[in-house]
Amino acid sequence: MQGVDPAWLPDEVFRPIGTRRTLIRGSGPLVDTVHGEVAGACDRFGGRVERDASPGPFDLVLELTGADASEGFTFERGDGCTTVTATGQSGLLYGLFHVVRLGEDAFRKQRPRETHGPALALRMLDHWDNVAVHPVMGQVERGYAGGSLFWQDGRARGELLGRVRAYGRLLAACGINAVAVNNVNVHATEAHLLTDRLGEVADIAGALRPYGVRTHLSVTFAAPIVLGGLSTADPLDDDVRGWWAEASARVYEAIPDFGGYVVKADSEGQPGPFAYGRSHADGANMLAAALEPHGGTVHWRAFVYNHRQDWRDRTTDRARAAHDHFVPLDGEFADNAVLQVKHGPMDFQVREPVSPLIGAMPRTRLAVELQATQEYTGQQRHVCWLGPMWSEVLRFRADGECSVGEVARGGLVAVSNVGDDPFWTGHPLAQANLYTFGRLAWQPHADPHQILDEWILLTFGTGPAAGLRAVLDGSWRTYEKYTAPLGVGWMVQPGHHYGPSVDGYEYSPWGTYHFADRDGIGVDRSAATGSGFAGQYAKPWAEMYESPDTCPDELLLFFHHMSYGHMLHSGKTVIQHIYDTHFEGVEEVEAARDVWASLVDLVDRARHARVAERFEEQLRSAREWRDQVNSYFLRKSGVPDAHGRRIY
Ligand code: GCV
Repeated sequence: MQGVDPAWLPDEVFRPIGTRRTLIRGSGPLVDTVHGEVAGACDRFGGRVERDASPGPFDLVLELTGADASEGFTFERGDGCTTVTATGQSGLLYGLFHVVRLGEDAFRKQRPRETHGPALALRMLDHWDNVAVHPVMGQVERGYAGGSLFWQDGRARGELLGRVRAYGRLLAACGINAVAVNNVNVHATEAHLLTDRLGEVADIAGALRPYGVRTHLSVTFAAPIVLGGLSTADPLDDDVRGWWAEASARVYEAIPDFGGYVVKADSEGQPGPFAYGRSHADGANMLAAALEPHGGTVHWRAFVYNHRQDWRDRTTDRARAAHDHFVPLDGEFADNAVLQVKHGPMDFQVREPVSPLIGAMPRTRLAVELQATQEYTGQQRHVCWLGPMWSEVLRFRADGECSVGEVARGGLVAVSNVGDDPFWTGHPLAQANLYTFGRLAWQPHADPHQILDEWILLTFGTGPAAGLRAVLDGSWRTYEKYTAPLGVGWMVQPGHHYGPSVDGYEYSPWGTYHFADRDGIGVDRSAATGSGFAGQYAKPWAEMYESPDTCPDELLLFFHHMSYGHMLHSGKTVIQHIYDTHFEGVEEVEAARDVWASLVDLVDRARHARVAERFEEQLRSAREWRDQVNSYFLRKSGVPDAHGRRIY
């Protein structure tokens, strides 16, 4: 689309297909999409595409051989022809994008038959988009890429749905197959999307459908009251259950392939079953029952904690909350209820351990929620490629045996980082997070660095590839270095969460403390002397986290309160680690900015300028972080920097 960055689908990546002869076999709307893609490429590059039984020879055959819902495909090359087969239409679409990713390689040498398919059936983005601009949170809660892609001027984007379709295309090209189109904090206007404004949701669903992306909706638990005029939302009340059943039937009349509901209940002020003395399984199962006849799923979020804590109360530990609330309910959730768990026990900090809940509910379908929008990781003003963090999470053996990627039977979800910004994600390099998420959801054990390379080559070509790798590869660790140290988190400005404020959340009701004093810092979450959180883990993690001797350095202050003089496994004291990493972090940003500047002739001008401008802000902010954090700890501890560098 004009004026919109093609992201990882610039015309050029279709050249290898567009210059050749392609045969497409099979019928159906997604096969038409495949045909449209190939025909468009041929128009641009002079090749030819035929449907069904045309005489050959062909360089590429894309063939639908069945009529099921499978998303897998086979790929092979022999006798001068590359062949993709699929038994389901979306499989054929994913097969096409596989050929696009391979480029000329798809047509070079013989390749024996390979089978490809997603490890996880649900690969979803949750948009925290409001229809109406919220007075505090704006249109997209925690959004850093302009307004909503779906909603504009208080309505679905009518004639601009072409942009939504283009979004669906990008998502399909990295394997994402579901989108929740509104914020989990469901405000008054957005509640109506479920009923009288359903037509707008159907329009969006229509724009995404050609690319195999199903639409989901966030709904308020109080809908029977606020929309239905009932006096209660009690999940065991017959009228309430009847109301949800009817509302859901109407949703499926309008959107036959509707995915289901996303629900944030009893969380940060949203209504939920606790008000009626009911459990979260009661709440989720009521919605699951309403969706079940239509094949839908409810995604019930596990982000339930006390956000009105008294900071003086040392007996409450927010990190424990999800496990405490949900583990007793294991086995009680309906088959089509998915418990959606944030990957860490707190809230998307730059470093957290994996949530112990993920390994502790074997009889429940879990989805794991990541955050692509960079709420706590630089808000798309800083380069912070999250692939390595997500990969660590997905490979973590949550129950001591199976990896998170295997345990997440309900799917992988990310909070979207996309808006109506011409570059989609505000910071053009933040597209790498979106792409990496999709590819990891398809194959959770994939090497994130290979995914990064793939994204770079598709988006930028080979010219600037080495520079881009240098800029992005270590950027998460760089960000970690100049922000909150050793897993303690939360040293951000309250409310908007950008920029440093070491004590910003120290005396707040949010359960987010670091407990720094003149002698040390960190939260004692051991079972022996602390909150007991470490004991929520399966073996061997419980033992490992319990003792500072075995706890990994990067999580030490998450699990333990340590003196500034404590020697880390790295051979540095805690205080010297803080000073060193903060100086290093800023130096690494300076180096990355210089690498980016050197790519000026290799990257298109608008994109280069946008990133260059953001680097100036990142550097300013990183210096602020360095100086505030280092000064704070020098003043608290009185321990000088071993290298005598400038601290204020
Ligand atoms: C949508 C954090 C964010 C909130 C978000 C919440 C959630 O607390 O700051 O903006 O609300 O997580 O995940 O529900």
